[in-house]
Amino acid sequence: MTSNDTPKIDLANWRLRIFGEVEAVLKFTWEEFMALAQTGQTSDFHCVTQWSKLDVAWEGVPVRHLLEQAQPRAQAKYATVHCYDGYTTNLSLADLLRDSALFARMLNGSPLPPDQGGPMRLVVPHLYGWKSAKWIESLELVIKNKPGFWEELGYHDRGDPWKEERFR
Ligand SMILES: Nc1nc2c(c(=O)[nH]1)N[C@H]1C(S)=C(S)[C@@H](COP(=O)(O)O)O[C@H]1N2
Ligand SMILES: [Mo]
Repeated sequence: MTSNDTPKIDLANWRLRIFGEVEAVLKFTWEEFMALAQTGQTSDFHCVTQWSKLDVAWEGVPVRHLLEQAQPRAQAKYATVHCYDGYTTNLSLADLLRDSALFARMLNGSPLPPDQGGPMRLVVPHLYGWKSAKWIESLELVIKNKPGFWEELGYHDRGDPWKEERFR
């Protein structure tokens, strides 16, 4: 379920920024992002409105690799993800540091299609789909947890599908 239209993103103007409570602000152009080491992973995808997609093959840059470079400050325990369509979601730093959390740019062996969040989306397979934000523009490390788009509207703050954490 996507609340906004697929944004038109020109790769020449695309940037990924990691900022906020970090020692080193990071900024990548598409070319720079493409040069980063990728890993692959196959996982299931759970939307909160019941459907699941099984065995989705993603490839991308582990979020942890970039967080190690940015060095979140000791008091920064949360993050807000900002997207090119204006969407936001919040995650704990601990959830983003999982090996499975990726900045994904490949889906089932092909470049990530625009409707699925291309050129690049977050994939956090251990949480509900609304946490896997599409069309990522930046990741902001924060001290105080701040609800994102759906969380503000009453969705659960963390969204663990195994605990069925749908609404708060
Ligand atoms: N930027 C952005 N990311 C988003 C959304 C959105 O509206 N905007 N919807 C979320 C929801 S509710 C789900 S279930 C998944 C859907 O991902 P899909 O379109 O690849 O199936 O994207 C999530 N990421
Ligand atoms: Mo969803």
